[in-house]
Amino acid sequence: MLIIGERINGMFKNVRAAIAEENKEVIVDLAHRQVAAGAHVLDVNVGPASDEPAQAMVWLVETVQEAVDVPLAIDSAKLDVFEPALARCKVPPFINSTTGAQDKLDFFLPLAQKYDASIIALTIDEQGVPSTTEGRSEIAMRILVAAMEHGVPVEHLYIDPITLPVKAVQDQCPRLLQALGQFRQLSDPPPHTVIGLSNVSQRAQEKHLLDRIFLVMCMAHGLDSVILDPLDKELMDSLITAELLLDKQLYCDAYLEAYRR
Ligand code: THG
Repeated sequence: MLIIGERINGMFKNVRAAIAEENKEVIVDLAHRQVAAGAHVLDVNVGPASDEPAQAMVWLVETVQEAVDVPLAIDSAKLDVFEPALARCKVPPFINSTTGAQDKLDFFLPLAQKYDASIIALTIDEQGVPSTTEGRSEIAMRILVAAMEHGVPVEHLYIDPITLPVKAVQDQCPRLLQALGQFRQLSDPPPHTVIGLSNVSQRAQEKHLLDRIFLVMCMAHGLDSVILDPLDKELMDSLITAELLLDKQLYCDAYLEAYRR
C-alpha cells in the first residue's frame, strides 16, 4: 500500500498560518512526523485561501525537501502552480491531479512526461462527476489511453474515483467500491488506484471510525494507494492489519511492530 500523507494542506488552520508567515518549523515538523509514521509520499497543498498559490507552493516544496527526501504530491486546483513546483522537486514527484477532461489531459500529461512524474487522475470530465460506476470506468479508460499516447507508463498512473462525504451522498460509497474493482480490469498491468480517504468523513461525527472502516473496505476492493492522515495511529494499525489479511505481509504475532520496523 502506497501511503500519501495529507497533513501539509492549507485546509488545516495551523498550516495555512505557517504558509502565510513562512514559518518553516510547523511544516518541517509535519513532514518529519508523517514520514516517521509511515508516509511514503507527502501531499502538499497550499489551500484555497492563498493569494499567491504558485509562490506559496514553491516555498512549501523547498521547505519540505529540507526536512525529508520522499517524493511530493503537488496538489492544487490551479494550473500555473504546477510547473514551478515540479521543476524544484529533487525526486520524481506526483501531479495531483488531472481529470479526464481533454484540456486537462492535454496540459498535464506532457508535464508528467517531462518531469518523469506519477499522475493522479480524477474520474471526472466536462460533464462533472459521473453518478454511475460505468461512467467512472469510461472516463478511467479514456485517461488510460491518453496516458499511453503521451508516453506516460501505466505504472505512473493513479486513478481516483473521487470520494464524497458519506454525510452528503451516502449511495456513492458502494459505487466507489465497485469502481475500484472495475479499474483493475482495464489493462494488464492495471493502473494504480488512489482515494482521498478523509473526504468520506467530512463534517461527520464518527470521523475516525468512518475513515478506518472505509479504508479497509477499499483495500479489499483492490485500492493500492491512499491519501490519509498517517498520524492517526488506529487508522495506520487498521491499514497494516488489512494488508496482513490480504496476504500482502507475512504473519507474525508482532506484525504491527514488524511492519513499522
Ligand atoms: N483526491 C485527491 N487529492 C486530494 C483529495 C482527493 N487532496 C485533498 C483531499 N482530497 C485530501 N486531503 C484532505 C485533507 C484534509 C481533510 C480531507 C482531505 C479534512 N480535514 C478536516 C475537515 O475538513 O473536516 C479537518 C480540517 C481541520 O482540522 O482544520 O477532512 O480526494 N487526488
